[in-house]
Amino acid sequence: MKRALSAIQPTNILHIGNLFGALLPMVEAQKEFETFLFVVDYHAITVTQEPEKLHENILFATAAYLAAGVDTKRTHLFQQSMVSEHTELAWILSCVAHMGELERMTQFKEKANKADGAEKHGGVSVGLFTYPILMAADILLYDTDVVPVGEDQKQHVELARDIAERFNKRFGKTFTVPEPRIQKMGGRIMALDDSNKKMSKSAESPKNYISLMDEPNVIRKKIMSAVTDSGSTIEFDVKRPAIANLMTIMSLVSKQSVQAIENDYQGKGYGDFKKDLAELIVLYLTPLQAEINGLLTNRDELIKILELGADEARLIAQAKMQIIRERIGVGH
Ligand code: AQP
Repeated sequence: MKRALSAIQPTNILHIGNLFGALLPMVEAQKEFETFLFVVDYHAITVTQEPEKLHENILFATAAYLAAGVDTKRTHLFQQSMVSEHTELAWILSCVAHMGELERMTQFKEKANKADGAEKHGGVSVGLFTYPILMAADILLYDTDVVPVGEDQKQHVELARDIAERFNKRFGKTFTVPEPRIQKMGGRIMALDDSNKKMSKSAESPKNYISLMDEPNVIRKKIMSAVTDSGSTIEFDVKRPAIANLMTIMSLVSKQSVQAIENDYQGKGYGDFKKDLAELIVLYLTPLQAEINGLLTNRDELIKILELGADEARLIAQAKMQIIRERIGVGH
């Protein structure tokens, strides 16, 4: 059976971009692939995290995965730091990757510019720079065929492909070369307060995103104040990214095509459209929120699920590491 793999950083409460861009595609992938899904806590610490909050966010992400339909009978669900082979392989791959490749990564440039770490500690962490190598290790360790991700992670998956090919050329065929899989609708949900930026859970302003746990009134306020443009018609046009983004969100939460939405709102204005959109999001998120809250009441059970998933993943990772060590000449 081919393998699909994806992960989420526990940097804050997940937003609807994470849900539609990565989480639900993985739920779908369970039908077709052996699936690996994990909470990448070692990626999260590349920028400053408050330890207690980080722990909460790890449990939250786990509950969100389960509530969205991840089935632990089909998916290896775990926490990255529980399988130490990820960091071991990351070191080896850092000796294969090139500085120039990492310097080209746009996410590093964007996050370094945000300068959260820089301000607090006088510099951006080395981990933020080498983050894509740890991600390559996450992917290559399990001989992943397909990586369902949001558009923002495409460049990192392409780097993982380049590293895999270089390693295979140098040491003999060792890794499967992975393919990114990006949703046409939902692969890049834009920020509500700036349609030039993607929705991001560590954005400075909560007006940037709809979190999975936003309450109805918060959702209504955020949608009503979302940026639009100087036009007035509800038409999908990539040259009008703000309204196109809101229409994409409506299409995802209502399971209606963009064409059907355009037809419904002919002759109507932004006000009517936004009011309806807010109610549709509330309707969509309410049962998911109840499910997540239910799961979070049993934290021990969530930790047990992660540990069991890590036990399964570790067996695969250990066997793979043995081969990798032998290939590079450090095995015994
Ligand atoms: N706006 C988005 N639209 C669609 N997909 C998205 N993803 C992220 N933002 C969007 C996808 O969600 C998965 C998990 O993302 P991540 O936790 O690894 O971190 P990220 O890509 O850096 O996303 P965030 O939400 O912006 O987190 P922060 O603010 O902490 O950096 C990935 O598959 C991602 O592509």
